[in-house]
Amino acid sequence: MIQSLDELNKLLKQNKTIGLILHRNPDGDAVGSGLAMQNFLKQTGHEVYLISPNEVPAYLQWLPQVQRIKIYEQNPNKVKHLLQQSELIFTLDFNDFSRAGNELQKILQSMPEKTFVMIDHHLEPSDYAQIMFSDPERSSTSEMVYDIITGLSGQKYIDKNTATQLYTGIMTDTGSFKFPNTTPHTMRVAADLMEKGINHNKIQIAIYDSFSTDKLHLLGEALHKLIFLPQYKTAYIVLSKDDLKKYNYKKGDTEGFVNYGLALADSNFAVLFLENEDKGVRISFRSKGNFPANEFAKKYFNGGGHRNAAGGRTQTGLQETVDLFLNKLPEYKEKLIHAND
Ligand SMILES: [Mn+2]
Repeated sequence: MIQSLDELNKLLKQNKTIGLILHRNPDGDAVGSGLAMQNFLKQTGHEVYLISPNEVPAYLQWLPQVQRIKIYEQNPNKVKHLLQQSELIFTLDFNDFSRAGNELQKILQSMPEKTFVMIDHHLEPSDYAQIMFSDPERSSTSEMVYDIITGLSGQKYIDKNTATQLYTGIMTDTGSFKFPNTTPHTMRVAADLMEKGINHNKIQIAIYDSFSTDKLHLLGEALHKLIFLPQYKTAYIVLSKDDLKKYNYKKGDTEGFVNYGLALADSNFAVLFLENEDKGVRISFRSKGNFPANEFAKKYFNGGGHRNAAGGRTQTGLQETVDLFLNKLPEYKEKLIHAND
């Protein structure tokens, strides 16, 4: 980290044109860390473009300066041009070009002459970045961005907006400071951010207490459909595209649903299956204790992530996907039952 910080410091000595990219379907940590990094780099004299592959979900639209984000899907040629102009490209909250989506992946792969900076906390980083801040032990990319900004003597540039953005990223990736990834350092960073005058209760309300009636009704349906398999200590929810349509589903509406499966006293593993408009299926995995949700996601569902929070996808249809999942549970039975011992 120190070495990378020195190298980054050197690179930022002269003013540069910089592109910052978030992963597809950006979450609070991606958007928060991206906006904060943009703020910091802009204040220190750089020209900075913040790019999201697709739109920012509704539950994050209240974030200060969110309108600065350029959406690739809305204007692919312009974004491609901005990337071509950029001398430095930061990838935030992801560590493999594929997470930026098919088209952006190709664009990024076509620019080997650029200097890439990775800031990320997922496992198994790809090796595209000349400067790597990669640490799966960290709660969030936002926590890492805080340390990078302060490590570059940028504490004075962390204003109330930047603090709000970073706090949002840390809060969402730690489930409001309750997931196992929360460390004493996470709390110290959060405390520093609170001292910048943020309204932490308002952030909590904006993220978690701002459901639409459609979303609450969809949650009701999801909870009603939850199936618990006590022999595997596993709970899962399947939502078809008809279910989603019935409640006027908008992107982000199912955010957090998967966690309810872990609220069951005896469950160690919770899974949410969401059928896409095309026949693909998106899957979220959450686990307690040492059950490796990321390993399970990677082995059978083209995904990955963290030990206790991972994602995956299939292109084989909803029923086939759920069947595959049910067929693979026996293989993990021992780990599932003893995950939280
Ligand atoms: Mn993250």
